[in-house]
Amino acid sequence: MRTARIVGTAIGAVVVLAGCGGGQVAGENPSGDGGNKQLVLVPGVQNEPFYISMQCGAEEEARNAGYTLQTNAPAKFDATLQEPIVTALAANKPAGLLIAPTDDVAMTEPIKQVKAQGVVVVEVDTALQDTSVAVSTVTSNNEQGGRLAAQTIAQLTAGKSGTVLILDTIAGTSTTNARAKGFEDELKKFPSLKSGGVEFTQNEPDQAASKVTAALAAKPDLIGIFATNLNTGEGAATGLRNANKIGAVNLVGFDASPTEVEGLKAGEFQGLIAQDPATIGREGVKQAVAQIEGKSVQRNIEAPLVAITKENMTANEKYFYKTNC
Ligand code: T6T
Repeated sequence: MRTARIVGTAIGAVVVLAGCGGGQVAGENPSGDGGNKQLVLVPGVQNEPFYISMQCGAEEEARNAGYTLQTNAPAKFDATLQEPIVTALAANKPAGLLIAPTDDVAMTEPIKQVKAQGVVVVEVDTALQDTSVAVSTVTSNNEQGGRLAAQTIAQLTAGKSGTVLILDTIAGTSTTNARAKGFEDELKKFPSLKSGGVEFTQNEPDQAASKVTAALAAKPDLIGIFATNLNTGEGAATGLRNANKIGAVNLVGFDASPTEVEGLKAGEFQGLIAQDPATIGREGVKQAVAQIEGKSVQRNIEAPLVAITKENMTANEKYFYKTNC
């Protein structure tokens, strides 16, 4: 896989990413159904700005390509709720499925079954461990994003020593697990900063808030928190607010939801690593359509990441997530 290129310093850095590795493969529509122009997007969860922004990009690209795109998302980020949505596709098979698997193992069988019925599968955002299922995977370089977050915390703490807590979501979420790993690896380069370990929040803001409350009590030298996604970041900010620790502990989050952006403005977050979900949606549709139409397909595509702080937020407004298209 081609390595991501980082432009600039940690704070304000944009990771410029393009198609990476895997090469181009000749597309082939396994269904052989040239007339089917239906695509389905199955995000990780409903009503969440990251996936809404992805849906906006996907819908725009589908319209341009002359396809329809229907979105069907589970009420929670939970494989037991996502599985029946995937299985139900058998009744009205789309030509292509764009999916963010909520578990990198548990979702393998249901997705494989849909694929076996001739549906083209593209992963958007999260991915399965089994790389043989999807024809293309479009995602941020999540490990690199974690590293960028560690560099951002190191820059914010400027040599002061202390412990940094990492809040991951759920074991089996490929993206956030990679962010936590990248963060821990990069943190080792900064001897003044000690890892306080990885805590899982189950993608629930309340659990993130409680983990922060507990860490504040157990680790008096807590100097920073890395929250690996939107819900976790929003919950961590609540935890700090409840303890009157806003600003005393540096909070770097992932994503750029309206609440996180407001939090950055208000000084609750010191940094956000924003993704480009609309590009992920657009590229996902392009790859699915290419495969359906027998054109060449890129196996792995990386979308941009950007480290946003209060200072550079105006220049990076285009990365803020949407709540409608
Ligand atoms: O951070 C995104 C996404 O990339 C991740 O896979 C799951 O959480 C989000 O949807 C944000 O809530």
